[in-house]
Amino acid sequence: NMAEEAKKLAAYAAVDNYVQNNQVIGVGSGSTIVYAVDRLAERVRQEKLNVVCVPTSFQARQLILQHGLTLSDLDRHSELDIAIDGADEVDSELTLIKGGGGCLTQEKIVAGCAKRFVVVADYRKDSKALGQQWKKGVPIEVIPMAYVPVSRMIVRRFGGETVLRMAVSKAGPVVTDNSNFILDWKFEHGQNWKEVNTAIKMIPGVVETGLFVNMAERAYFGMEDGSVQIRD
Ligand code: DER
Repeated sequence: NMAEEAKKLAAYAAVDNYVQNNQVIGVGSGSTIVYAVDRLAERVRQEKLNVVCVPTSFQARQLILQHGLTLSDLDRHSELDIAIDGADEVDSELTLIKGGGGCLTQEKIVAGCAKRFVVVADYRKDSKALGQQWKKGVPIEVIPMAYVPVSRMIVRRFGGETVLRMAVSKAGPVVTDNSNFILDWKFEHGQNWKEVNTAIKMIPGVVETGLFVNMAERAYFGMEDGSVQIRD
């Protein structure tokens, strides 16, 4: 369908523009990145590229292994040449909401270790201001024993409401790859996202937020009309 085709367009454009031989590549999580890994594996085979891949989740690790790509980690490569990942929403300043797939913590670590971080997304993620397109709020990874006080402090200080993310294929809450819970913070209005990200991060029990501020250098959007839009 149209959104899947758009994801593929963005993913192929990013891989074809950023991937070169002898790179250490951070591989994101979600559904759009699957197309990027497909294209990466195709290029590795066709061009005999020597690259290693660092995953951002169990899902990314499976993708790397299933495609016969070389798996690595931050112990071996603490600085990456590029990181490619999806996003739930991208605003006009390239501030991202990520974590719709629950992998935000390792994604932010890997993105932070990369010299260049590029986002691949379909047109639904293309936004002017966070919250315009994405209505599920900002994912926040929390230590399970603290999710109630953290919820209370976020709502008291920043308004809106928080929802503990419940699993679909498992009874009870979603448990992340890091054995934590996720709160989805449904904010009411635009914020100074740089300040809010820092303030939420400082709340005891918060592991990470899904606000990626000043991290991405570029976003590729696959559009409905088959074109690719670039935001720098
Ligand atoms: O959970 C995540 O951070 C994913 O990268 C998400 O933001 C994008 O997932 P999608 O490509 O399936 O929309």
